[in-house]
Amino acid sequence: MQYPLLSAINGPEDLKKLKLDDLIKVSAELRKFIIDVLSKNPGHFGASLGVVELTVALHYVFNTPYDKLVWDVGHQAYAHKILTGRRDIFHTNRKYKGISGFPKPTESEYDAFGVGHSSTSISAALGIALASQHMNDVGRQVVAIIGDGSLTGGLAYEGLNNAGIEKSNLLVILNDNNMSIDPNVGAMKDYLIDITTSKTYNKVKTDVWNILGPLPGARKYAQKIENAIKSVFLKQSNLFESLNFRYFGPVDGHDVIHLTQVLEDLKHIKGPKLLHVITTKGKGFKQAELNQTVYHSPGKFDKITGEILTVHSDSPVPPRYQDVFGETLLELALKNKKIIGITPAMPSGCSLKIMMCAMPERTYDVGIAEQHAVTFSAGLAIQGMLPFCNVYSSFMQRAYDQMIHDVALQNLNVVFCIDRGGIVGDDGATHHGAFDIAFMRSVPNMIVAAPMDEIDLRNMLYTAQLRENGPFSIRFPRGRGNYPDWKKPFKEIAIGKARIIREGTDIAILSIGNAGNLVTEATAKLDLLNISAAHFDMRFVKPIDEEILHQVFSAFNLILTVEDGVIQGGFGSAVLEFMADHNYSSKVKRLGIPDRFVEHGTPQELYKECGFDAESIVHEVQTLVDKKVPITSQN
Ligand SMILES: Cc1ncc(C[n+]2csc(CCOP(=O)(O)OP(=O)(O)O)c2C)c(N)n1
Repeated sequence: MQYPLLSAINGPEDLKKLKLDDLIKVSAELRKFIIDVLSKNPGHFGASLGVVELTVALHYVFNTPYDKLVWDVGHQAYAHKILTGRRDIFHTNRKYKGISGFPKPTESEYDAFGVGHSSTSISAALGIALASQHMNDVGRQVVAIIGDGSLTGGLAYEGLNNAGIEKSNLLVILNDNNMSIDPNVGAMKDYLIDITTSKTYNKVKTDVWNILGPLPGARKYAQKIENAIKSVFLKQSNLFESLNFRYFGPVDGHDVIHLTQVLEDLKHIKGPKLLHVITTKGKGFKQAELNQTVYHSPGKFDKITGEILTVHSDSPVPPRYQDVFGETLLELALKNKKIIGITPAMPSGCSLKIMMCAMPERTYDVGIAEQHAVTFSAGLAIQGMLPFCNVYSSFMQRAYDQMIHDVALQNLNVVFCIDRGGIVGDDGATHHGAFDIAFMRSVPNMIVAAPMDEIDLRNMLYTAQLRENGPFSIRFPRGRGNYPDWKKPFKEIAIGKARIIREGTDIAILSIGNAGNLVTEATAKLDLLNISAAHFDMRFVKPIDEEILHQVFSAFNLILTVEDGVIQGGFGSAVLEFMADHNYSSKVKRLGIPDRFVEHGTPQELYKECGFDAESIVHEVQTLVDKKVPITSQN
């Protein structure tokens, strides 16, 4: 049998039946299982491999689901999923209608809190711990497991600051692998390395444990002496101790037996405490250990050689939008000395890395700190620099006030490059860039642009840096564009001007951004049905092209709007507002992401589910046109 121990574990109660020594074998099987499944069904790889032993130890020691494990981000929770009754369906991870790639309370009672965005675990765990106290449920243990990357997010400090004055038995486990997706950044990273390697601190601590630990009943005293030493020497110098946390560690996060002992001890220590665990991202899979950024989420790979399996094509492949951003920004920055590139922890993900390698002095990875990224950009802009701040659409939700209060209100020249706008696919509900059009368009001074293809993206980036007259946002999708030869000479784009993709007579279809490509597919099919559809790529949601809209509303009774974003308050709503404001009375139907959270799947599956894939657009147009001319169409 491939997984003799693991296949008998259908929940933590089965794990707990094993002897302590067997935990080493279970960890090895779990790791192999993750490698086997992930090589065929891609997902977040390195992070989960790194916490295999920690996960086994946590479920062995704590009484889950009564005790609560709150995973930060949750991309590292695959071992947790497998041990908590989801082994047999783990191959459906991130697939349409399959299990989610992140913890989700509606999926399992073992998932204590829904996650996907980083740095929430300490706040959520504190809330859970204090709720238990309010309900006199005093026996419950609550554990937040947070990575060093996620500890760069401000929310984590808000949680620590609050937890430090509350009398909860919160345990924070800092899973320190010195990596975010890219190498971790910032002064905190140096601080963690410093405490990990601090000779005085570790020597004193190890000596105390070594001398007293083995003596019967001496653990208690070792703890006391250690604490006394800490309070004298370390209170001032250990950040966590200064925040009233008891700091333990660093410990080897791959020594599962020792981890269970430490966790067992910590169960009995009252008050907020932090256990610093050192792990290796990608542990146990050589290539993942060697190339941690690539194997964060490598796609399909050969489980023996580790080679990443890419689909080969004989014809030239269109570029990824993120690379168009990255390469174009470098080109622009070489000419425009004011340009600065900023990313909150996604240099590889958004391809700012291209500029970062060429111009390290003009690019900043600020950590998982979207709020800071935006206000930092505002500071640069007020002094005359031109920041291009690239934030994924769903993470931009974090920085809404900074965008309004620090940038737009002061009408500063910040270019927001909003990557992953629209449906992103297998990361699901936490990661779809569903809301940005709706939330950006209500902000005064903000230009809201969305290119339909990569050539337009390139030209919009070019145009944004020519303008320097307030904030400019450009949203573009995940994935690849249409044109292998996208690197054309720059062309300025007229702000607030749409373009006509095709003329037509029966219906006008207005689209924004990448949704226009679905419309192009649809109009080709409509031609075969003898339905003449005009198609306008609006390019800008704000300012919206009123001239074109006057023409459209004057010429067409039927109008369809299509967007890869929420229909509530989005682009279609802007068109409806225009219609109401100018007393037009055409029939307008809006397609886009409906008023509910959309789960994971391929973009194509999700467009269909949301009703704006090409087929659905065709169907919608047919229905509308039939209604317009019921007699002729029925005859
Ligand atoms: C608010 C937010 N910004 C960015 C991300 C993208 N992201 C996912 S995992 C990750 C790195 C997390 O690093 P760490 O917590 O150290 O975990 P590791 O992957 O190293 O185990 C990032 C930046 C996110 N999930 N949430």
